[in-house]
Amino acid sequence: MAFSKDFLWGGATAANQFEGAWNVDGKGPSVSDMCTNGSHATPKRITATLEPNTLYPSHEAIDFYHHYEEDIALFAEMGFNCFRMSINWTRIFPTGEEETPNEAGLAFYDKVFDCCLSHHIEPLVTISHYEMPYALVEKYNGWEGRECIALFEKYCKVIFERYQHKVKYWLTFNEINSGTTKLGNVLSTSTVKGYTGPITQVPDSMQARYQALHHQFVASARVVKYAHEHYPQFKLGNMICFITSYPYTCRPEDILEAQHQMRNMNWYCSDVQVRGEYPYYAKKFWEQNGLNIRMEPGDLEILKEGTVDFYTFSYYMSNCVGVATDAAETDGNIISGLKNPYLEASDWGWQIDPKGLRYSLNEIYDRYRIPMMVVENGLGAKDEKGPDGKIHDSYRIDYLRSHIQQMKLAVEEDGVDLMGYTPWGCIDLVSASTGEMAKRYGFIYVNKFDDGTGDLSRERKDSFYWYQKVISSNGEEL
Ligand code: BGP
Repeated sequence: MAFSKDFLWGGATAANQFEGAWNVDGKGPSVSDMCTNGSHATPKRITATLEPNTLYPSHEAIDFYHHYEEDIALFAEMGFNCFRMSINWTRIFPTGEEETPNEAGLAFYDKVFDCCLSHHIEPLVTISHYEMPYALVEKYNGWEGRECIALFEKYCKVIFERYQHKVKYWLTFNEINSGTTKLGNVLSTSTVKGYTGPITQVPDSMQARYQALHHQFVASARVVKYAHEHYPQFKLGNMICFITSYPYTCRPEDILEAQHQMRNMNWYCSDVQVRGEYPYYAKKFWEQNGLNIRMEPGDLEILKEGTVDFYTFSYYMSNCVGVATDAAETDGNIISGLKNPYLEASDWGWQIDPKGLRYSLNEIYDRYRIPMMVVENGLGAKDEKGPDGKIHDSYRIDYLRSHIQQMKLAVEEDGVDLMGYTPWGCIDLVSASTGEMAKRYGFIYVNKFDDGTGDLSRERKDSFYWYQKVISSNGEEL
């Protein structure tokens, strides 16, 4: 068998994209709660105050808050032994700055974890998945404010203490490297104080983003160190949006361009979190871009002391980079790139590249030599019901199958250390980039639509039964 017998099989979600109940039981607004819906053609907007008669998809989402028992039972039926979810920071500290946590919020996650454990499902918890309290955006310009480090630590200490007997696997920040891109301004560094408008047009300050990233690195390292000291049973991971960038041609300029892109997009953040230090080229990069990263005494030491135990990443697509100006462009997760003539793309223009996953697993393992986990992967697609009223999503099965095959090769033929696989949006949920429901990833269909209508009922797709077989055969039957 390629995969170890304790391989973690499951699915991934984020609180803001599926819980709903955005203001229930004392929850405060997060940055995601201020985002409207959009589409592939029309970017979603963030609004500094909530506008009347406007749809904010996170507010109801798919209402996991009131459906968690049914949903977790469905995950168990598929055979999950792991479930990636996030804690909504604003359920625990509605503005981020309260002295005492909100008990109703804590109690909700107790129920969710208990339910998972009763089904022998190990929770894998993202501590911050695009859910910064909006109050901190208004007050500190999000993570640009150093104050957020202490507030994040306070939040982590509370959830570590409360859930120490229920949760073993933790990820500090979802796709922390999205802060290296302009789009990261909204959901990741949350450096969008006072801004109302399309998420693609936020006035960008590279200085603010990279300063915010430094604060996130310090915050992450501080809580990793704290957890290691107080809860030796915990395993803490980072989480990177891994975008494999190939040189567009073998022209040396393209090779250098691809190296540059791989460094900035993929390695800059994970070197800090795994190796405990900024890569050697960071200083030059800051200089060349006029960045002045403010650090306090002890920051570089804490980065060294708070390195993660395992490396996790999302993988959806790859792109090409190069100096050609006439090459066609393609969309992608967080960044766009040049079109690869050898690949097909999803309806949202994300290029489908299973072999790129094998390549990425090897690149990452070669660099870091710590266990890895693919915590997001999947095909966002429109699902139409067949004449029998069911969803026959063979396209999704094809996508997932081909990626699992490549994971297998990376393990079996190449020898990488892979702990598990949690494909994205195991149940249909709100898209992070567009706010749509129509961009579906799930094994479970949710009756909820872009205009906010739908009775929220859940149905099994063909991929549900397929994944059930994959898990029960530990990846042998694909
Ligand atoms: C990642 C995010 C997720 C998720 C996924 C799919 O970047 O971590 O939150 O949504 O991508 O993206 P989308 O929802 O935009 O299709």
